[in-house]
Amino acid sequence: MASRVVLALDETDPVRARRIAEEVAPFVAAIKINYPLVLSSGLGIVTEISKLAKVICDFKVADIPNTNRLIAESVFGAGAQGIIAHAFPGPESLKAIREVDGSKDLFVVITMSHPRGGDFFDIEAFCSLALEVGATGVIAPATRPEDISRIRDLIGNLKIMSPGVGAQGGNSKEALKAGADFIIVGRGIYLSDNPAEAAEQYSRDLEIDD
Ligand code: OMP
Repeated sequence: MASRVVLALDETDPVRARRIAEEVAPFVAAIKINYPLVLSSGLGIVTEISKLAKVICDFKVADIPNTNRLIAESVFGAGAQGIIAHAFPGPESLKAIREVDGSKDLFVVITMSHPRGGDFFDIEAFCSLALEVGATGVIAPATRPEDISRIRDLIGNLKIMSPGVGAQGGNSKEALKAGADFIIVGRGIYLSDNPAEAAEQYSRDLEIDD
C-alpha cells in the first residue's frame, strides 16, 4: 500500500540529509524540502533528492505574480514535483505558479500548526481560493484536527497534507480520521536514531486503520 507519509527533510547538514533521503525514500510518498536545507546546500540538493523521491519544495511562496513565477520556474526546473505557497497574496499570485507548469503540484497553506498559528488565517476564504486556482491540495494542521475536518468540508476532494505530527504534538491517526490524505513528519523521522525505521513505522500505523 502506498505510503501516506511525507518526510520534512529540515536537516541542514547536506551529507546527513542525502543519507537520510536515500534510506527513507522507499517508505514515504514524497520528501518535502524547506529553506533550512536549500540555504545550507544550494538548490542542487532538490535535483539530487528528486532522483530518489518526489520532491515538494516548501518555500511558502508569498509574493507578487511575477516573483512567484520566477520562483516556480527555478523550483520546477530543479526537478521538484510540487511547491507550497501562501494564499494571502491572492488569486493572481497563485495562478502565476499554476501557469508555469500545470502538471506540477501546488499546495496552498490554509492555516498553520504552531500555537496561535491560525490567528491570522481565513480558512473559508483560503479554501475557496485553493479551489478557484485549481490547486492540487492544501496544508492543514495535524495539531488541530477540528480545522482539518472543517477544511475537508470546504475543499471537496483536493488533497490535504498535515504537518505537526510528533514534535509539535499532533497525532497522525487523528489527522487522517479528520480528513487528511498525507501527514508531514520532520523531526520525528530525521532526528530519530533510525530514520528509515521511523518512517516505516509512521507509514505502517496509518495502514492499520484503513
Ligand atoms: P516537524 O515539526 O519537525 O515534524 O516539521 C514540520 C514541517 O512541516 C516543517 O518543515 C514545517 O516548516 C512544516 N509546516 C509546519 O510545521 N506547520 C505548518 O503549518 C505548515 C508547514 C508546511 O507548510 O509544511
